[in-house]
Amino acid sequence: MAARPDPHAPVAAEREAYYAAIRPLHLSPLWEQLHTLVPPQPATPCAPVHWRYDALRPHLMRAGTLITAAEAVRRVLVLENPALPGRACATQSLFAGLQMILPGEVAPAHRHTQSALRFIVEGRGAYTAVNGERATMAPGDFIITPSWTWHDHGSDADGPVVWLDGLDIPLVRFLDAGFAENLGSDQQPISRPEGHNLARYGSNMAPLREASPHGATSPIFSYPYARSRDALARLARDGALDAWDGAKLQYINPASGGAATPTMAAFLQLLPAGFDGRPYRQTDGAVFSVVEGRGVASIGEGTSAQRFEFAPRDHFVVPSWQTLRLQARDECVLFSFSDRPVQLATALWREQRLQA
Ligand code: GTQ
Repeated sequence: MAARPDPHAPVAAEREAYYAAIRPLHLSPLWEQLHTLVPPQPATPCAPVHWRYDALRPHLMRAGTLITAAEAVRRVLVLENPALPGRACATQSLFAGLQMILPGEVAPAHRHTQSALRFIVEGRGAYTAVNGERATMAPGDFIITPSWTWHDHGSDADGPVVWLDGLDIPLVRFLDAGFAENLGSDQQPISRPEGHNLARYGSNMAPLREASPHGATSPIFSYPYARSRDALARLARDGALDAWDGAKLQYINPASGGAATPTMAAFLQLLPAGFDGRPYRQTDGAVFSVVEGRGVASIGEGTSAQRFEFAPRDHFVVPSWQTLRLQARDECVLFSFSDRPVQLATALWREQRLQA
């Protein structure tokens, strides 16, 4: 049987010829891509991903035998989203990586316009120095490196220390606004005793006659786990639980009340044992680090949802506008960070809290 001629074929052929004619002039027809440029709702290419610490840890330790921190500058395994290959990002806007430092090593001083946050995953006794002051690391501590501040990392620990690095590298790359430089010596001079920043800004008090030293970034650069954990424990004990989040607090910049950095917000939450959270979605995709407990993160809709059974020190990504439901087997504590301050500043942030 002869194929019937397609009545649209001549038009399609003529349009293709037209597209070919305008391409050398660096022109393209909007009408062929309008639906993807302006989608009815976020349609991220980013995928949900789960990195089990048990599977990853031996490789991180092996990196310690292959390269020194000094040679690597930063010995980091990038948590790379498999749906965004080769782009060194966890989500379209966020970099995440696990950095490891061995006793006696130094990761040399540099500074960059990218903001960084650290969340300590394993080990204690390494330190990061920021702006002339050291912060010694312990599991669960949240540490900030403000944009354009000198920072170096070192270790007086007796074993490996591992932390999650969160940086706005992809966002800054997208904006083409990245600058970086090396100090030229391994370690910056230390000019203040440890804990000085916390004494000045960490007790709901602030120095007089002085602007916050890092502009839009929090003047506190180390938020010890014991304090944050205790606040969550109290909220849970008092029954102040949210049906979606459990007990969730944001690390704030005390000078503004807003997020700890201008580009990244960070959160710590406690889910009581047996917590069966309601589903929600938010336009800011997030990277999670599991501190305590086992549970399940279900990401996506209905039967296509992915179920991540998480354990301490695991990491996972929740992409923008994908539904997340958190369930806790034991009492769980989860750290997370996202690009929410950027979305709030640009009036883009949205969330939907679903009933079931
Ligand atoms: O510690 O300065 O994971 O500059 C990536 C880039 C860590 C850091 C990273 C960095 C750093």
